[in-house]
Amino acid sequence: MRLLKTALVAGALAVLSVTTIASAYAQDTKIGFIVKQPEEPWFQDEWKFADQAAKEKGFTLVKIGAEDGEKLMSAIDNLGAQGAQGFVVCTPDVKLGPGIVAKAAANNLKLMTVDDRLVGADGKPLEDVPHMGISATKIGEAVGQAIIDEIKARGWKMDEVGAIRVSYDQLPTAVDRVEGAISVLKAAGFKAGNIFDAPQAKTDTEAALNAATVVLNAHADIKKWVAFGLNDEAVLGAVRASESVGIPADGMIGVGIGGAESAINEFKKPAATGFVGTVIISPKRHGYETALNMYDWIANNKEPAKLTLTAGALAKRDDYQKVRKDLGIE
Ligand code: FCA
Repeated sequence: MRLLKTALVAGALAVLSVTTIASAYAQDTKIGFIVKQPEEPWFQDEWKFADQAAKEKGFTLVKIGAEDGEKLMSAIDNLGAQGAQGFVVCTPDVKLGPGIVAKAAANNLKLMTVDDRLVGADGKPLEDVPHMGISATKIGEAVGQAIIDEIKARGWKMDEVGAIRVSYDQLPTAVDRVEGAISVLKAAGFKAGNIFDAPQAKTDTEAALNAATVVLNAHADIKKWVAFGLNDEAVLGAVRASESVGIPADGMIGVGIGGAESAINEFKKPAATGFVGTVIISPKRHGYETALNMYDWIANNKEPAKLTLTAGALAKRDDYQKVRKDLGIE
């Protein structure tokens, strides 16, 4: 009995010291979260949820915006110099893949990507780097379906409608998203010849507005339009362009992807605009979960899944609050 008691006490002490060590370790854990476009609400939300994970687990989160390759490379060196153990990144350019992997290794940092997956010199994804992205094709299809449903609800003749494909083809997830939408449009009888490419120089609203304006001016005979792109900003650019050439809100059907503040502000406007909906994706999963995955990798040696693809849910002016709540992002 005495022996048993001693063993129990020793066991309890062991547990205690492991816990103490673990929390001391958490305090020393430093994780970087680098994003390509810090001003975009989606990335602000990702950071917000990553912060939540940091608070819960007691690690330090270092948030860095890196709009180009040079900034990204020095951010990684910087994290190394600060004694960080790993980072999560949404890169400004996926082709930097091998360079990012090498930089991370040189700084002894664990690496995980979010949103935009790194590619190698052959254009194929770097499958060894753990990644969390959206189910791009499926979400694009949901956008296409929402557009078709709205075309029908408005009683438009498919043949008289033009489509603006706001594109950013150097990014594979962007291609998958718009091609998903196009496949549904075509299957519903949308004329392939009426789909026009509007290549944007950057993935923000201004670049999309410029690109979409060119398309609208080149096809001034078309009065009814739909628009899609890789995110809400792309579609908002197309919607703003349509307004600027005098197309009324009921002549435009734009459906975005994201559901962060850019879309919400649009839904809050007193009068409906041509931005009719968005497929809401989860910054909570992409921010909180990736940060937590990185923490578990560092602190508990638990490597993240190589590939996680998250889902989306369509929302419109009248139900976006509920959809956000259901996704746990209110
Ligand atoms: C890409 C886009 C972002 C967001 C994210 C999930 O990084 O640029 O706007 O849609 O994927």
